[in-house]
Amino acid sequence: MAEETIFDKIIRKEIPADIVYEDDLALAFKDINPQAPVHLLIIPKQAIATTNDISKEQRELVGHLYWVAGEIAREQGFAEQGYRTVMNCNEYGGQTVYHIHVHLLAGKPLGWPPY
Ligand code: D5M
Repeated sequence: MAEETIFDKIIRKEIPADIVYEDDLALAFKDINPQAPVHLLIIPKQAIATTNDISKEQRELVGHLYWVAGEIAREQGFAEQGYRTVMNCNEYGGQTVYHIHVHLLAGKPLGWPPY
């Protein structure tokens, strides 16, 4: 079982977030510290701490997060222009919130590599 994080409070609507998408399995909201003109976080409602903790049974759920990314991109009109999806893992990956989340970055050409 993953430890409680601030994202659980957002899921339960105990603290505000700028939610752009919600379904039974996932929630997407604006990142509080945006790194691009569009910076959203797509999270599962079920708490999973890191990429390392994704079980075989949760593969479809994680795939769903990427499907949501595409849906949002099509809906918000930047699918063709392009965007980046990133999931950070642990210290070297730069993870700070231990509830997996896909960063969806868009709205400008993004540099690579990311350092
Ligand atoms: O990304 C964690 C991200 O979560 C980071 O970009 C800030 C964001 N964050 C943290 N708290 C909030 C709230 N309350 N609303 C919106 N966004 C938030 P990581 O990959 O773990 O470094």
